[in-house]
Amino acid sequence: MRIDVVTLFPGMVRDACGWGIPRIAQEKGLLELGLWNPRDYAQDRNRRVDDRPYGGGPGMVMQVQPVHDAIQAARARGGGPVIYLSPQGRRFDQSAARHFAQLPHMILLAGRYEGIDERLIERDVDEEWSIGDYVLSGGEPAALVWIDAVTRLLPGALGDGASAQQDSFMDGLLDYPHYSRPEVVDGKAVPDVLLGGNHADIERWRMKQSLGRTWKRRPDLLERLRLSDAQQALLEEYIREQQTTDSDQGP
Ligand code: 9D3
Repeated sequence: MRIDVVTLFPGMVRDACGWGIPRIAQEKGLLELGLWNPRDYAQDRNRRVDDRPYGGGPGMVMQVQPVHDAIQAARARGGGPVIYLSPQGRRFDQSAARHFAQLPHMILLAGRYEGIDERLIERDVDEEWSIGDYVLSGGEPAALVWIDAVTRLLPGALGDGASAQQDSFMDGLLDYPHYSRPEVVDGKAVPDVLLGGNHADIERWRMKQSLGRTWKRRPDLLERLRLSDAQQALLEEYIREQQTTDSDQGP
């Protein structure tokens, strides 16, 4: 997969992609990253890429010409849909990540200032996506979230297929609690079932924890799922067993 990013801060994207899965994916040749700075395409002597908004008001707007020329350069090397990351976009989620992980090319456009001239969006942008309902100071953190979520889905990126399989076992649910050595921390012991070595029991316990935590913390996620009869039974067991010693958040 090749991802081209049009950004005024290419160093921020390059540096952050030098860690973790995006780094490994690049080393394995699964991910090729291209960076395009509109400032390199500015034509005036001060290399300006922003200007004041018509109609007045605070902030600046990214100019059409330098961004357009940077996108054209990215198209010539990579291509694929031009995806503008903006608060006005459709909400990015795991199913979107799975969709974009199947494309061979895409161009991410990260905005700064108040945004980009609307006519550039109309002419050059294919899709507009947001990563959530909070205010960032620019599109680069969103591009990094996008690259991370998509790259880890590329076959071979995760090292072992087990983690990816685990993801599908848990699809749409919150994770279960994890424990490692030592067996007791601060008087708190690891749940007995995890020490017993009965793998069917462990799998059932983990599924029950995932279902229970999702029920308590993110009922909105649970509503979107069709639970199997076995899962339904586990969740009912969890609800019955709820105790005041429970340290989880929720009602
Ligand atoms: C304070 C500025 N806001 C006035 C109502 C508008 C605004 C402009 C530019 C808010 C945020 C930004 C920069 N954000 C992004 O580029 C961005 C973003 C985000 O802020 N939240 C969630 N997803 C994304 S994707 C790109």
